[in-house]
Amino acid sequence: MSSCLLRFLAALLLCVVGATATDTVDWWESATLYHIYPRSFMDSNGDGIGDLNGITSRLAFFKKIGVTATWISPIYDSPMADMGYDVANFTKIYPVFGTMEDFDALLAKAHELDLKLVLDFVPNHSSDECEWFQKSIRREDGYDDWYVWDDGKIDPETGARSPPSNWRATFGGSAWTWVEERQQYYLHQFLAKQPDFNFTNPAVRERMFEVMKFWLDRGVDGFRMDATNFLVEKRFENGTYPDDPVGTGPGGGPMGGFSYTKDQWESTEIIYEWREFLDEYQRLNGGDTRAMIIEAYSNVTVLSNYISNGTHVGGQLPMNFNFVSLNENSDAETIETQANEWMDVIWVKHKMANWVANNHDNSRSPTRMGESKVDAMTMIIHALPGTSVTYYGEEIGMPDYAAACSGNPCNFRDPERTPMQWNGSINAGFSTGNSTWLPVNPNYPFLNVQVQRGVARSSLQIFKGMTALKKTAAFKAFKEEGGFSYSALSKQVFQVIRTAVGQEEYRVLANLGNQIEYFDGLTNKTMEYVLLNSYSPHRYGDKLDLSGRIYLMPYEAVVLHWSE
Ligand SMILES: *[C@@H]1O[C@H](CO)[C@@H](O)[C@H](O)[C@H]1NC(C)=O
Ligand SMILES: *[C@@H]1O[C@H](CO)[C@@H](O)[C@H](O)[C@H]1NC(C)=O
Ligand SMILES: *[C@@H]1O[C@H](CO)[C@@H](O)[C@H](O)[C@H]1NC(C)=O
Ligand SMILES: *[C@@H]1O[C@H](CO)[C@@H](O)[C@H](O)[C@H]1NC(C)=O
Ligand SMILES: *[C@@H]1O[C@H](CO)[C@@H](O)[C@H](O)[C@H]1NC(C)=O
Ligand SMILES: *[C@@H]1O[C@H](CO)[C@@H](O)[C@H](O)[C@H]1NC(C)=O
Ligand SMILES: *[C@@H]1O[C@H](CO)[C@@H](O)[C@H](O)[C@H]1NC(C)=O
Ligand SMILES: *[C@@H]1O[C@H](CO)[C@@H](O)[C@H](O)[C@H]1NC(C)=O
Ligand SMILES: CC(=O)N[C@H]1CO[C@H](CO)[C@@H](O)[C@@H]1O
Ligand SMILES: [Ca+2]
Ligand SMILES: [Ca+2]
Repeated sequence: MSSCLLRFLAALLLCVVGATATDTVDWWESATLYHIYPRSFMDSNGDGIGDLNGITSRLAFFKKIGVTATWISPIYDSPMADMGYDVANFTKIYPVFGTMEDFDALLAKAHELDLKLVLDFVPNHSSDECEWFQKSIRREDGYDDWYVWDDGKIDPETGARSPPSNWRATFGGSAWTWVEERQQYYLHQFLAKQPDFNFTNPAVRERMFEVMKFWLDRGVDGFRMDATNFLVEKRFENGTYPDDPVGTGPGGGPMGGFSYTKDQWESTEIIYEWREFLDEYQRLNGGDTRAMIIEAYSNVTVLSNYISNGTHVGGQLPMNFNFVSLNENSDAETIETQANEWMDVIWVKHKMANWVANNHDNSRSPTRMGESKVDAMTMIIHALPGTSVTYYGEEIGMPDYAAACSGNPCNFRDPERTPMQWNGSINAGFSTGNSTWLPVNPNYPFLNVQVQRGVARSSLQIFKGMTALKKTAAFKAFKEEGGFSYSALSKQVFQVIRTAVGQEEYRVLANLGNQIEYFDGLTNKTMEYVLLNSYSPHRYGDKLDLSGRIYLMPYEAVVLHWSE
């Protein structure tokens, strides 16, 4: 009787403690964030291309697997020279994806299910087919200096004209392209079809606010800002541009190394401006935080400033791409090093973390690291404190499908963008059409959502198990003293501990190697197996005394639980 009462009181206390911890954690701080690549997620009308209605039809899936927020790669009208990262109209839906009504329906349904929806925002440049660029070419009223125009250099002897600087575009070639009609060069840091905006122009900044407001008014929960480290370039007061030092290019090559086009401080100031705008919007309109996710392949010093420089605040969530570089040779120690690189600076300063192992620009992790490590990575990404980011298909362990790279010229980013594998029917349930925009990976009859739903210890079940853990007291207490720790226990075994002090503890043990590993006396606790991958010989509910010797099979990845 009295022990019952004690238990009840303890549970009550647990509730109270749990509640305090939750109150201080905003939705973006510990989300399960799912990255949708709209072209490949779900096709609703049989044309072989994913679309908005397709996403809407699959929203229930997110609820089932514990996703709390989504971000969608660009859905704006675009000539698709860079798959939507070349926006022709920032407030119009690409017709192949659907209509504005479809978008509103998607957002309404997402909110009904309590899912946040974040839109990709591509502020660095527009498409050359954007009406603003066309007006700028013609120097129409107000649009004259919306883009970065320049006469270039004239050789005083020969009279020959050359670009203003030696800058290279990220996708190769000169970053400057001549326009006959205007008799000037324009800057583009990506494709020639992606002219850079002039972000020192207040009219451009103002228009970007209007674009943001347009989508905020429709109800979006935030933006994922693309390529923010390229916003502003170095320009001398006399209007000339400094050349990149020779020899700083990729591989020490003669080309420029983006010394003046990337990571300029003025880009950070623009992010502060956006944050002010978003906060003000929330203050006026209420509702939850409109979060800003930042995409920038920059070092942690730069990213830390994106969050805050002490007096000014910027984006809540600069993406942590450290795990995108993991490959077949990476082991637990590599993971610890990569995690530390983030935590030592960003966590220490801002108590913020997120973990990205996959996106649309990189080879998928099962291909990069090996398919036997899928579950270990799912556990690690969700067990580390903060927000986990999942690229569509990652939850079922979809690998690259290289045959997709058959186009002419072959698009090197395609293999990680093949259609989502929903079930074993035609086109993996992605489309009812005759063909799909990229071929479906032929492994789909075995590797798909439906199959994995029915199989205990499938990758999808591990994923679900981990997202469920994010709701526990131990996982919610990550910002508190002693809330988490992680380390490489050996070269191949990575451990993450999540703790609600004095209440409960979860311990992830993930063996990334193909050898049996053992450890003696990790802790005095006896713990229970609560999540097991298919490499584990143990059963759910088995007890493990960690004061003695414990073993991990090759690629075994488990979660253990202890509670007071
Ligand atoms: C974008 O599209 C909308 C809706 O079709 C239209 O009203 C607007 O003028 C367009 N804006 C630009 C810059 O083309
Ligand atoms: C950008 O716009 C500003 C303000 O309109 C102008 O002073 C500046 O010369 C422009 N920069 C370029 C590179 O055109
Ligand atoms: C412009 O200013 C930069 C930096 O002060 C200087 O290096 C460059 O020579 C100047 N160019 C001209 C054409 O005056
Ligand atoms: C990070 O990058 C910035 C901008 O390129 C550079 O100034 C800084 O020295 C770098 N910091 C570290 C620690 O590498
Ligand atoms: C942070 O950046 C803003 C904008 O550039 C600047 O005004 C402020 O002085 C900076 N704060 C610190 C502490 O450097
Ligand atoms: C697979 O998914 C498609 C699209 O939702 C559906 O039409 C089809 O019936 C599904 N197949 C099975 C076997 O459930
Ligand atoms: C699919 O192919 C059949 C037979 O070739 C054709 O009749 C039908 O119109 C095609 N459907 C689509 C959506 O292209
Ligand atoms: C386990 O308990 C013993 C005796 O109470 C203590 O000496 C030892 O340090 C503990 N070990 C760990 C890993 O906590
Ligand atoms: C790192 C990077 O380049 N990311 C995106 C930046 O913008 C370009 C062009 O819009 C996109 O293609 C990239 O995905
Ligand atoms: Ca479609
Ligand atoms: Ca720029």
